[in-house]
Amino acid sequence: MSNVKVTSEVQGVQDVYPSRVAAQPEFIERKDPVVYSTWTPDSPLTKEHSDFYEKNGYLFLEDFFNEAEVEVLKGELKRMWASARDAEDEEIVREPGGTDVRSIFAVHKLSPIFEKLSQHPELTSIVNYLLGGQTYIHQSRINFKPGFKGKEFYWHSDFETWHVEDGMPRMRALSCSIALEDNYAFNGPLMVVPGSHRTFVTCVGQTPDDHYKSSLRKQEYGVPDPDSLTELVRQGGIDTPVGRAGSIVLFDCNIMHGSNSNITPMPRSNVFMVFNSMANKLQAPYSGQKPRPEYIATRS
Ligand code: 6CS
Ligand code: FE
Repeated sequence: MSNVKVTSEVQGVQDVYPSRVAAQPEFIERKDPVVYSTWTPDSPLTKEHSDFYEKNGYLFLEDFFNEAEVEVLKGELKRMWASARDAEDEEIVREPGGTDVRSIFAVHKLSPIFEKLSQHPELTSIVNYLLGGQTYIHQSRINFKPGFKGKEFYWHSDFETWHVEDGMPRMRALSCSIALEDNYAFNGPLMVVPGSHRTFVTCVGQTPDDHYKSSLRKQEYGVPDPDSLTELVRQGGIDTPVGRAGSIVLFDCNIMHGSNSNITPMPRSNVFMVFNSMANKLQAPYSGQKPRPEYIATRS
């Protein structure tokens, strides 16, 4: 689409992805590459995997971590879960309407084990290939979905939030979700809309102050409207990349994704590491509001 209306300006810079400013939602064509490197036989992904990521906006790699590695990560996750229950640290986010732990943010700073995970050589070489150069951790977190009571994450594009609320300029970031329990189609796994990373869906509605205090429990602003979602799913369908503990999903910052609640007995816990290109460091939030805290969005 070339008839894109540029409706907002921050710091005198044109915003090519304006969201939460217009009264009607709009589809804006992606203005950025998906894979930032040219594939060669020395690249850390096969050509097929690299092409799959470019086309679909995500890539599933089974058994990326072996059983011994998974055990270490799981032990740390359990330790953090137990100590979070009665703690009051700001990094801990609780379920909407309850006190169960939903997420813990900045785990790469809170735990040496997750810090090491964020620097994992094979992982960072794939990430640096996809994003074309040096990267840093924009955000890390654990999402817990214990059996019977883990709640859903409604459909969203991470980039929409990171752009509007954190001032991430362009689509040059990705998430790596590491499964620390076996993921099935039925225990609330990540659902993605393949190909949706090529379309920026603008959202309607202004952002309340300190939005993160409610949005991380249940997001109500910065979510796409039903008609836009219906159209994206009509075009791309829905994939649920699932597999054994130790598998990973790499997904583009703008892919439309979400997950259902978990009413099965099987827990689902994933660690997320979000990598952003050093060439894409945060600016002032495009909402004009004050930036979110460092434990949600790295600025330093
Ligand atoms: O607000 C955020 O940054 C985030 N919210 C969601 C629902 N997913 C990604 C990210 O953690
Ligand atoms: Fe997300």
